[in-house]
Amino acid sequence: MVASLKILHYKRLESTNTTAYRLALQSASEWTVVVADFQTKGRGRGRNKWESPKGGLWFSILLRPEVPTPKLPLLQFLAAVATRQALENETGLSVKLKWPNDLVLGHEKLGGILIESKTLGNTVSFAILGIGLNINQLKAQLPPGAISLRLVSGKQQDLRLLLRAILEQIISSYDDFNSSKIMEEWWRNCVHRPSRVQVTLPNHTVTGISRGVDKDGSLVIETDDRRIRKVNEGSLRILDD
Ligand code: BT5
Repeated sequence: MVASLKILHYKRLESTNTTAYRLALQSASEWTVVVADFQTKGRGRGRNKWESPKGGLWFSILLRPEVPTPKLPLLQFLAAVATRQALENETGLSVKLKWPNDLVLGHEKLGGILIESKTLGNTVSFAILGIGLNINQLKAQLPPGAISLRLVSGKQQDLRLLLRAILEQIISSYDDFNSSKIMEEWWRNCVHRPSRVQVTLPNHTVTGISRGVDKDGSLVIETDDRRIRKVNEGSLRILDD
């Protein structure tokens, strides 16, 4: 597939996802990419805020994937695998993945992925793939538990080069949307493979050993009573190394 990228660069936006969503409703073409130097209302999952000062890479890609709605969660894993690979190729650093949507360096959060979509029954009208990565921020500009590429590499990184490399990797992985290869690759690079974890869901927690990711993106956990549980949402904490 030959994707024609259209990169729209803004100095400041509330959220690149919001702008990309609006453009999608106005029939913007697939592979329109919205980038901002900083965001004033960056979002994470649910009500989570996303700190997005200048120095990070904050962007959203408009996609119109031809997959049935239940397959859409795979996009997040595809994007995580591709972004991880591009960052490792460009910097030589060992970037890992944490369920469900984190990129980590060591055990600290380097970035996250937020997908928002418009669907009609089984059909995906569009998906906004939002990616946020801490690149050149110094410690004082990062929330607790976060890390930037610069802090680990000691070097200022070229944001445009990194963005290009990530977009190219996502484009070349995009044809694999349906493939179980994505989940295998994701799990191979998972930081809790396998580890003792605790997943907090809206009304309860599940504790056990993370054993893998299912093809629908659920995390497979072996609980202390040796039962296999699958969770498809929640926040994960690693309990040991
Ligand atoms: C995410 O949410 O990890 C998805 C973040 C997606 C951000 C991108 S930037 C471009 C696009 N436009 C947007 O508005 N969003 C997307 P979640 O798993 O819910 O994690 C959010 C939590 O991470 C927060 O509650 C904080 O604890 C923490 N956090 C906030 N800002 C952070 C940062 N810059 N680096 C690391 N952790 C952060």
